[in-house]
Amino acid sequence: MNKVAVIGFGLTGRAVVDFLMKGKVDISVFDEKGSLESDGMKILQKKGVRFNFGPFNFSEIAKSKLIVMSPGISSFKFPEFKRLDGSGREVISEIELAFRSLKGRLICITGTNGKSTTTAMVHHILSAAGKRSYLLGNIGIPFIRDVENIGADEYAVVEVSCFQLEYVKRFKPDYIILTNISADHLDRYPSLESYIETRKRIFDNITPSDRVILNLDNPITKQYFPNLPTEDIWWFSRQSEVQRGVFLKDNALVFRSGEKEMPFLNLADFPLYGVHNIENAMAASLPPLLEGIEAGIIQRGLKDFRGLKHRLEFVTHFAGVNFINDSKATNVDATKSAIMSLNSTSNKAVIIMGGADKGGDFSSLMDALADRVKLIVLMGEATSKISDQLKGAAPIKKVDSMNRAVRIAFEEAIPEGVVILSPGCASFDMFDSFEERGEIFKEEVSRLKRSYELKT
Ligand code: UMA
Repeated sequence: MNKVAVIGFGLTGRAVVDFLMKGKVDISVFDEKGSLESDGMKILQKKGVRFNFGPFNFSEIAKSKLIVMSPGISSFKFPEFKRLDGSGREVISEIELAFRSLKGRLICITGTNGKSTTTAMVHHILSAAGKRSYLLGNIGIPFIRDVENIGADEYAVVEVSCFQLEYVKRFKPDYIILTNISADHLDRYPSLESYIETRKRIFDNITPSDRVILNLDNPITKQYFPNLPTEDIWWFSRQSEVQRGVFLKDNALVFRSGEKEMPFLNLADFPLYGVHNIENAMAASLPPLLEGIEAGIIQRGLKDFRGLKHRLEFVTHFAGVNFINDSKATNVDATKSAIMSLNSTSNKAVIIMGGADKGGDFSSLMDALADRVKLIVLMGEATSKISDQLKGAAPIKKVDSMNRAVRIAFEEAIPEGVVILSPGCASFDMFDSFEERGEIFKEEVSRLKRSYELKT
């Protein structure tokens, strides 16, 4: 029996094991932190899966012919895995394993920010058009989980993170949307260049028949154009008219291809906040447009798209204050987009920031904050770095819990304003995930609302 090692036993590792169990393979799982706790794991063990917990045992891992990596395991922290690749042994990521079994069309969305929303929009539009589409990947559902259900004329719409690209080999999407690139994950990558190089790996295997969709307004993505092995490149831009792609004209999204020019969405009908969501909509409409889906269906799909949890999610309104949960903003650029979506010059917003630093440069937020925010509430590990870098942008208060953060922000925001959680940092110093951080923010807001209503 072929021996396979599954590295990491979170969402990805579990889905990989389920997939492999369908074949005749001998599976060993390796995870630094796990323990044999759940009934599900004990059942797998009874079925022959071997669990190895604690520091990675590379001589044991080396006994496998195939090694499947979870995205959380960094190739920079553990260069041993790259060294195991070769001489009849393969080290690949879960998305590579899934790709090798895919029969359907593959639409991948990658980039620093906006990729979850864009992925969900593409899926939503395809579904509105009556196509069978699967929403998968970094958005929270491992690609491997559903790959075998996807028929030849169906679509896998997959959000791809840079972590998932560290161990790709033959991975080759039919469509690639690169939303944008800015500094992120500098706690994992030794430099911005190595982060960009990793993202670029999504283009490794493309051929002239593959379609690439790029952001003309983003200086880093713009520079990819001359180097790609396909001429089937489409652009989207808020700032200038493009020859092939989607742009903004007279407050409408316009598709242009050669002589053909077609407005397909009036922005007055678009329900989401923020200019970055306009970019997401432009990018997301291109694969459906190029697949020949009618403009009217794309328009309807974008009109009734309701956005994702934790991304500029409207929570509630009371005492004259709007509460917005943007916990998914785990890097500086995402927080900048959130700040830019606030009304400028009214300075009625209070922003809650901070968490685990990912090497971001917070000083790039100075001007945006100074125009829009009246108080910055900071919590988490990066507090002193952020307060040093944002000195003078707006008054700063430091707190040690989400409860305090929400209360102080509210006191400052009444009688009319906005409280927004947009951390610009990872969540792992105080929470398990950005989702948990967002949920706790929302719980604190509801608690505050109840006590406010009891008093009034
Ligand atoms: N582990 C180790 N050693 C390590 C790191 C992790 O043993 O050095 C073990 C952990 O003990 C744990 C398991 O690996 O048991 C976790 O694996 P994982 O970190 O790969 O996480 P998964 O649960 O498999 O979730 C992953 C993605 N997580 C990461 O990339 C960190 C999820 O993206 C994704 O939704 C999921 O696969 C399904 O595809 C999350 C994320 O934070 C949301 N992504 C980053 C982002 O969006 O910025 C890239």
